[in-house]
Amino acid sequence: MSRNAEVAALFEEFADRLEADGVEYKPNVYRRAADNIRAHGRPIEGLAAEGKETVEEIDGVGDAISSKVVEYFETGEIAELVELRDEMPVDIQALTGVEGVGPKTVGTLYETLGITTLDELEAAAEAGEIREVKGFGPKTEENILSNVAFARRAQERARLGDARPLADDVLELLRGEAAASQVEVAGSIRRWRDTIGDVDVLVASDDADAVVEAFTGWDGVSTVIESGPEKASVRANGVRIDLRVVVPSEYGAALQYFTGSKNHNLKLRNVAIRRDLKMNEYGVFDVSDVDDPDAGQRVGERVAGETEESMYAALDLPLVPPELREDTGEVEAASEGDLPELLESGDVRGDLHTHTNWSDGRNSPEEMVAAAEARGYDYYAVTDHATGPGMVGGVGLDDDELREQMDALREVAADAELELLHGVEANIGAEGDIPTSDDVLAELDVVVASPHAALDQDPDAATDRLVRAVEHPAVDILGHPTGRLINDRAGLDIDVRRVAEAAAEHDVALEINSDPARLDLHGGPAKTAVEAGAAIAVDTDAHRPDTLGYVRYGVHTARRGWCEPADVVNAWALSDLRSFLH
Ligand code: DGT
Ligand code: CA
Ligand code: CA
Ligand code: ZN
Repeated sequence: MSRNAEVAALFEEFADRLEADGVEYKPNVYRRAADNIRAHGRPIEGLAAEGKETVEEIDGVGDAISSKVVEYFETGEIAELVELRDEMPVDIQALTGVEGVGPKTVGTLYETLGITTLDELEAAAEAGEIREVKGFGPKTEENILSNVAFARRAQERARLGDARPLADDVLELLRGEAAASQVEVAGSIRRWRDTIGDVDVLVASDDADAVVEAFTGWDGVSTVIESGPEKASVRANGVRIDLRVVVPSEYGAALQYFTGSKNHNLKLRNVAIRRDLKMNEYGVFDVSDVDDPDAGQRVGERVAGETEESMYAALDLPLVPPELREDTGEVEAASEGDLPELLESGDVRGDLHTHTNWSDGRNSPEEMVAAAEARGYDYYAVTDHATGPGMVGGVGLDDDELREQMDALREVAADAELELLHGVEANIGAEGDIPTSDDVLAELDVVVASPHAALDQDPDAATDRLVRAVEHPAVDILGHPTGRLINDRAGLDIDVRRVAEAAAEHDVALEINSDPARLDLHGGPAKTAVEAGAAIAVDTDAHRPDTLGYVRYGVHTARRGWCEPADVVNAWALSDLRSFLH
């Protein structure tokens, strides 16, 4: 596994600390470098070993940063960063995790009140000390107080998009072990929850020692938390990973048990009991002839356990896809033969929400289209930002620029193998208004409308706002409907059913935004939306070619929402999509 993410995080911390110190300009240079290091195709440790000139092949990385990268791999630290930490010993990551608290605020609160941790921040807000600081007031203090709890919870759970690449690295490592006959993730990561408490990994093997040794010896591990004969726990990139090794004959039972959720398993166990069966992490056992079924774990005749399928089959059920195992009706649907035929990644025919360097994307339309073609898409929409509330620093396109882009994209489309659609991501004002002119919207192929500002409205106002946006005749897709950023910002608290009913009535699709920082809508609300009759669009919101790959997170999130291909507009043939669009 490469260490690009680790180094990127260091430079992000560096940027925050410089900004807390009042340094200007340089923090943004460091953040841009961090982004590029994270996205770079080659492992940073390899580049560093070849020398600083090689590190400079990464965009935005010059002399100063490359020297620090080399220093980090040679000495294990960056002296200048250590100095910054000593000068201002604040938990910068935790504090900036509070919505409304940026690095500058951290600096000010440290200088004036000596605040270094979340607990101290909360105590100072409760004591009314923050409102007394110059530039702060009672409203800011109140906001900080109400956002601390959210930030604290956020620290406990990793985002799926941070945990999944780690899990993939562990899977690859263990699948390369001769002693491991089967390897799979279990727990919430196999169910593709949007946040992950810890990553669970399950291995079938007759030589547990060898598997545990390979796992704890993996070079991605920062700490070994515990290590025993059949299990071990480590920390890697701040995420806890639990390994369990079982004998091959009990692998299916363990996989079923440790995939959870607890409530899904509880419901299944009750189904089993009604049939005189006992179901646990070792198998399914026929206990009809057993006097005391609680006498042990492996009592009675074993009827299933080697495969997960056998576990469900023993209860006369089809295998329930992991994404559905939340006890939201899946066991009932399985027993009635009514499980949905879930969306699969191969069903996705195009992406309807993406950006280019015309707004805040990194690449040209040509480069993005080439990446979309490489994915085998039939169609692809460029939807750069329009100006409006939430767009800062001239990012969004005004009406004239959108017209100019129409001409430019017509030329790109002429050379493209796929069908290139020209769209826009328009902004939804606080009242549900859309500032881009109706004429321009009408000329575009696809209109995504998204909320980017005023994200702390009360539920009624927020719901009315989105309903009004959906009623706009030009709108095709409601982009990242709540505006949440996982672990960062709660977003709009909407009545999804009411928005979805309006969307169904006006032929607007609700987006599942696949960016792992968003996953918005996520599974539960997506299920509600589909039940209310709304169509869904699984989009990546990509700002670079490689983040078109986020579609993976969107597809699994759609599966958590019980979405079938017929529910998802970008799984439709182009002609059907065209007649859906305004
Ligand atoms: P997480 O890690 O908080 O994101 O969520 P999970 O679902 O991965 O939970 P975790 O890691 O505590 O345990 C993994 C699975 O193991 C869980 O989904 C179901 C199963 N499991 C763990 N403890 C229990 C238990 O006490 N009872 C039952 N029925 N199942 C359990
Ligand atoms: Ca877990
Ligand atoms: Ca666990
Ligand atoms: Zn957006």
